[in-house]
Amino acid sequence: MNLSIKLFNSLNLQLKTKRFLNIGISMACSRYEYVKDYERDDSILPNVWIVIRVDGKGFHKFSKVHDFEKPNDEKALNLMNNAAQTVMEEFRDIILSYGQSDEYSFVFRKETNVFNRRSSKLLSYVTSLFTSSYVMNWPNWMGDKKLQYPPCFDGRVVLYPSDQNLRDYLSWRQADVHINNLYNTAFWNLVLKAGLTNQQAEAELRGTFSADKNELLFSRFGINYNDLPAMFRKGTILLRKKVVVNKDNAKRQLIVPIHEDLIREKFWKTHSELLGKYKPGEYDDDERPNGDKLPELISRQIANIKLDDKES
Ligand SMILES: Nc1nc2c(ncn2[C@@H]2O[C@H](COP(=O)(O)OP(=O)(O)OP(=O)(O)O)[C@@H](O)[C@H]2O)c(=O)[nH]1
Ligand SMILES: [Mg+2]
Repeated sequence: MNLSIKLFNSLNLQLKTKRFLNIGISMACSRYEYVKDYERDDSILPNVWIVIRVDGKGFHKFSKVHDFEKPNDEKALNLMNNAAQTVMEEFRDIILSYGQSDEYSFVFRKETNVFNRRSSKLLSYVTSLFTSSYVMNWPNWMGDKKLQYPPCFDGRVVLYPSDQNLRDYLSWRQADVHINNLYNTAFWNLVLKAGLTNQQAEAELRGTFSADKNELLFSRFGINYNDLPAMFRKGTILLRKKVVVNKDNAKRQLIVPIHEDLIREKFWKTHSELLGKYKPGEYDDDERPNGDKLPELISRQIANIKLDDKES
């Protein structure tokens, strides 16, 4: 083939390809583009509290397979708190999170405009970030215990129009911890310490009131329920607070865990920034659940700051 024929063929091929691509592109813009309209606008109404709750799927089995301590595994609960901390660090408009057992609720401030308040975007980001952080931080809390299979969390968005609705929602979740934890503490003491079978323990607790379970724990096992760790009895509230991070009294805004009664008026008075004009409050040493010891969730954040400062 001489050079001019070769050149002609190559040009011809390029032209044909270009025409084919042009047809493809114009079809993408005209004939197919209509499918975009099937995506509906799911933006959330303005001026309502947005709550996203994630909950572990099948954690009854997950906790068994991973041999969680019964009824409460402190490390596993701290891992949940760590995953929630990651979500709060990413989404600055979350003013409060509340966690217990295998669930976490995230409260976005009413005025948030994050992702134009698009419901599915918010829900999927929060749920997937929570899950990936749970997996990534597993070794930091669970030590040598291997993760046997990928955990998974469902998520939902719930909207609350009034402050009272929001408070009632959080009170509902905290009342749930109280009911479940008192039952589970009595149940597992009967099984693990008194040697009852699961069925016998269940039968013994059937129809009992809170006072009966408190009495049973005290008289049979010498346990004063109110002396158990507050994290187990009240769940964990995560707030943004300014915390002293070094000897020079320098402060940084961190995510701090507290285990107070959300149900009481006192909580909302003490943390008045939550329902008022929002700005992070100060971390009060009285809020330390373990006396002098800084909660591990905070000391780890401070250690990371020090590491960052050293590297920069
Ligand atoms: N031993 C132990 N189990 C825990 C702990 N935290 C959560 N769980 C388990 O996780 C379960 C969480 O309750 P649910 O969310 O109602 O149960 P689930 O099996 O996750 O069911 P779905 O959420 O409907 O998928 C509890 O019933 C416990 O079995 C813990 O600290 N220790
Ligand atoms: Mg669950």
